[in-house]
Amino acid sequence: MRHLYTYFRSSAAYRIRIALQLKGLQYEPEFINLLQDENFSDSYLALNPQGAIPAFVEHGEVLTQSMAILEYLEEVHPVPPLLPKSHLERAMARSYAFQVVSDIHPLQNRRVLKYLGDQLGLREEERQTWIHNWIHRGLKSLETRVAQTAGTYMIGRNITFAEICLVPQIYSALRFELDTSAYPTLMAIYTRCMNLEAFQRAAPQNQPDCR
Ligand SMILES: N[C@@H](CCC(=O)N[C@@H](CS)C(=O)NCC(=O)O)C(=O)O
Repeated sequence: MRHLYTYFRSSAAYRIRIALQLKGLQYEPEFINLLQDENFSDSYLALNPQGAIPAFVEHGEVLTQSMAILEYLEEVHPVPPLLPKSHLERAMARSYAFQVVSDIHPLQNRRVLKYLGDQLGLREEERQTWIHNWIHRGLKSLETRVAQTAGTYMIGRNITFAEICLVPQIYSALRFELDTSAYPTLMAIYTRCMNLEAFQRAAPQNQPDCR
């Protein structure tokens, strides 16, 4: 059996939940409550010394880092594919995914926001300004890029790693009450994805640990 160490609001775990649903792969969720610092428990640190969610276990082997897990799932369970066929479009899908995963998401991570508050003394409103700044900067350029390649989805007609990373990022943006009206292409694709059963099943509000 596969196990996914997950927290309903974790963007990085949400990516893996979407991919597992799209590929129709059963898994056992293992809930790690980030608000209760369960990611820093000895048992979880033994799995992932980085103390970050997700961790994914298959055949007793532990994998961490959501992009590495996505690549693994794509290689081991290639149907349905979550990357385009052509080399150029595969690179493009990864480029969109990494823009979210490497350049937007880390700046709004719990450990970063906690540091800004606890160590640097930023107030709640100042942290909100920080979050909005980095998400807006990221989504603005992503909107421009995606407007040039979008069809039904970010690259033509099929779902790829790009939407798998975009959707959790838009979920976070909405949770942080960001005005998304300047990103019509991204929001149309987000809505289209959220109409699909796999994305609905993976959504934070539909996880058993969402209380
Ligand atoms: N680059 C990592 C990021 C993992 C990550 O930072 N996960 C967040 C949840 S989305 C986390 O565990 N945060 C806990 C913390 O910041 O203390 C990945 O893509 O898996």
